[in-house]
Amino acid sequence: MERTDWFRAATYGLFIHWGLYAIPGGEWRGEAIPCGSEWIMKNARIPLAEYRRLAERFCPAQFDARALVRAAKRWGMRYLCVTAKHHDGFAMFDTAVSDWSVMHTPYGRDVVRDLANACAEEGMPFCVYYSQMQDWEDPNGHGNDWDYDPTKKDFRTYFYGKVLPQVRELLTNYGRIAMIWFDTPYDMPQALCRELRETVLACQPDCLINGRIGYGLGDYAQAADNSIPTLARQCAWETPMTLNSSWGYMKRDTAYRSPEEVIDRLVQIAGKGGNLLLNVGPDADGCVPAGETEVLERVGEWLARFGESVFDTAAAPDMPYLIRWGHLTYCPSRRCLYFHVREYPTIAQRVLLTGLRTPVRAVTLLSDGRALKWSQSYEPARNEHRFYVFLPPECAEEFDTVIAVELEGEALAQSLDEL
Ligand code: JFZ
Repeated sequence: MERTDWFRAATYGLFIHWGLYAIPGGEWRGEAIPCGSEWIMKNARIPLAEYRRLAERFCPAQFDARALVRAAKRWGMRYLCVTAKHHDGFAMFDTAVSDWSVMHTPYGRDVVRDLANACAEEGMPFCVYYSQMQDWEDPNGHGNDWDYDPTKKDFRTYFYGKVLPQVRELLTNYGRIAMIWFDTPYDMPQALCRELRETVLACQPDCLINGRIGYGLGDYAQAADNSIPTLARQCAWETPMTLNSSWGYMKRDTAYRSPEEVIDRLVQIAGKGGNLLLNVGPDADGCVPAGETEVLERVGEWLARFGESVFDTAAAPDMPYLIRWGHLTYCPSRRCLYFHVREYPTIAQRVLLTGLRTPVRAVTLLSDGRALKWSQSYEPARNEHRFYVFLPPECAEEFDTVIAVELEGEALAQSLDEL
């Protein structure tokens, strides 16, 4: 048993960026502020006294933690991570350390508690995001150089006075925290990052820590936002991804990724052995924008049919040649390679995989289990393994036609060096 076992098996999670920044939704004094809406305070250099007044307006009457967790399950997600404190320093939970929290708003409810309880009831691993270095409200936190003089800051005062106590609160008052997601460690001293890790583990030894704690101290690797590594990785890793251009709710940005694109990314990430943490940004009323839920519902419907090819998979072997028609995922325990055919071969009516060494046992269409014709050959003079699957035109699916290729043994690919 590894600490990361549940995480690796989970593959797909819901990220929730929610805080006061949902109120302006990316606009300040009638002006569109570029980049993520959760950065509005810094990007528009809003004086703290002015930003603070957003707390007087935080009253998300539509927020329903239970409904959101149930939706996440329907969408096929297997863990959930909410911004307990983002860079603006505002706690979405009840904290004794500071008045800068959701408890001091007209809403006055502990959002983290409601989500933690809903997750416990629904059997969903619950995780919290915590901005450990940046805090634009705290006089000693990193990042606010328009209200505070950076040369007068003492990071340790903030770290010991706010970060460690709040992390302890999160890890003691909300039941099991499956993972804590730190972010933007910048040049935080390594000794403090270690102390942060020790503090987390002293409270909950099973709590995972993401890669952005810094200095390789996390339990799993963090890919750059919205990115997919070139090659498969054997370690546990995760890509955080947005549906539009912003993490927090942004009024003007309704250019969401299509269900097809999300499925494509999820499949590629799963095939490289990673997890996708896909973000939503609820609005000031507490509603996930309809444009986001529509995409997630479609992805959930797809996963209900084809989830076998995504969940409980591990990194597929890196093939010697780029696959032109789509992507591979791989389940080692079932010894099954899944072909995700994105460009359906309407004229050729077959797809080719070059470089697979393992003998094939059977090939079926995942949608209805029907057996498909296939052929496997080896050409000694060219040292070339070829494997074809024949695809009748009527088998094409809307986003991705999934074919289960059952192997006689572990999936092994030829390396480029032997070719
Ligand atoms: C950070 C935050 O600043 C942002 O608001 C959001 O919470 C996001 C999930 O994380 O932004 C980053 C951090 C790292 C990279 C990009 C954006 N990166 O490594 O590419």
